[in-house]
Order: sequence, then C-alpha cells, then structure tokens
Amino acid sequence: MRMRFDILTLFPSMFSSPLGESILGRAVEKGLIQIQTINIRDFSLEKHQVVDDAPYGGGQGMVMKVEPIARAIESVKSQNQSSRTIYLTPQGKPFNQDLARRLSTQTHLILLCGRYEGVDERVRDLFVDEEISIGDYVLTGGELAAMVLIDAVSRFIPGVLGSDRSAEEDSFFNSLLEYPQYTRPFNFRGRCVPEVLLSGNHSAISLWRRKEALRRTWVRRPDLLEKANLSGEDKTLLEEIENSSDDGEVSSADGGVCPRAKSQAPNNK
Ligand code: 4FV
Repeated sequence: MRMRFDILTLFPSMFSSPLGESILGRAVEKGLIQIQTINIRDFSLEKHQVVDDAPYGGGQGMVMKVEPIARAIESVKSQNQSSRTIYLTPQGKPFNQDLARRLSTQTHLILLCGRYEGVDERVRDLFVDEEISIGDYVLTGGELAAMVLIDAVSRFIPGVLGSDRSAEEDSFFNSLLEYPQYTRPFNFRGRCVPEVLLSGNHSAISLWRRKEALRRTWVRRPDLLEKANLSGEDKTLLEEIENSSDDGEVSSADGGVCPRAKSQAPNNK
C-alpha cells in the first residue's frame, strides 16, 4: 500500500461513492491507496456527543470543539507516527498540481474536514502540519475539498492511472493547458477534425498539439506562460500565435468548419 488517507469528518458517508468509483475505486481495490474515514463525533465524550459550541466573543455560527478533534487525531497518529495532518480551509495555501505532486511523496495523510465556522484555533496550533485551500470560495464543509485533494494526489501514485499513463504527462505538468482533443466522427455537423491529426505524421502532430496548447494557454491563462519553461521553438510558435490575426481557440486553418471537399474522413479513418 503506497498511500494511506485518514479522513476526519462529521459526515463519513459522503466519501463512499465518490471515492468508490472508477480510477480511485480500482486503486483502492488494487491496494495502491487506502482510504479510512473517522467520525469526529465518535470522539466526543460529552452527552449527545456534542462537537461544536458557540464562539467566544459572540458572533454568528458555531465552532468545532478542540477535544473531539484532538482525540480523533491522536487515535490515528498512535497507529502511524510518520503522518502529515492537513486542514482543508479557505485560509490555506492554494492547492495546485505542484502541491499535489509533493504530497504524493508522503505515505500517510490525515485530512481534517471543517464544518460550521471552522475549528478552534488550538487545533491548528497543536495538531495541523499544513493548511490547504482548493479555491477562494466558501464551502459548507471541507469534505469536498478533501476528495479533490485525494483525487489529484492519488493520480501521482504509480499504477493508479494504469500502466501506460503517468500524471507527469498531464497539462499543468509544464504548466501549459491541454491541447484540443478529437475522436470519431471526423465530421460532426459540418465541423471536421484538423487534418494533421489524421496524417500519421507524428512530428507534425506533436508540433500542432504544442502550438495549440500554447495558444490556449496564451488566450485563457497567460499567467501560466510566465512560469512555463518554454523552449526556443515554443517562443517562435508563440510569436506566430501572437502575430496571427486569428485569436480563435483552435487555429481555424486546421480545425473547425469542414472545407466542402473534405467532409469525409480521408480513407475513412
Ligand atoms: C474550503 C476551501 C472551505 C469553510 C467553512 C468549511 C469551508 C467550513 N476548504 N478549501 N475553499 N471550507 O470552503 O478547502 O467549515
């Protein structure tokens, strides 16, 4: 087993189906990753298993109490010292592909899912190693954020994406957006697949894909271009893109509307 996720939550059942399907479900079956949910309420010693209380100093909403969380984390850490405790919160560092790759080098992650206005500050002081945010918006709970993290991190575990694939090929790998993808039919409602993709000329195909990845990144996420390690050829392609009148997404020269003559796939591919 390569990676264990222990999830501290008040709603363990939220995790059954999202993490039971498809790639992640198979990764659990193959024993590549292990996912355990721990109900924080089971660690409340108070009557009615209370886990939240009113904020000192007044104000709206409730705060998650420190004791049940402390007992829950200590029960998990007692089984495995080399764990890293992550609190999912809007106040955390932005989650991205680089952070996912770094976390995938760990063997045991404890994910703390907040609810209400969040956790008592002493949870952070005493137990949290890292705070991570999946985005600048407020969720009703940290559970969905924990699922996003588990999905993105697990993709780096060898064997999770299947033998031939590795997360290293993904977009954002070198922080460019993905190139456009096509599959059959060749002509859909008058929109044809760019010819180059049916040419069998692999260097022309990878050049086209590189150029379209650069174009899409230039149009949609120019901020990513700054930190992308661009080759000399990339810079030439980018000049062509910037100087080409056509700021369409896919260069109309190649894709888009089928030239009348070519409505059928060449040699019925
Ligand atoms: C969140 C985020 C998030 C805040 C209040 C849970 C909620 C509630 N977590 N990235 N954005 N958490 O909105 O990670 O306790």
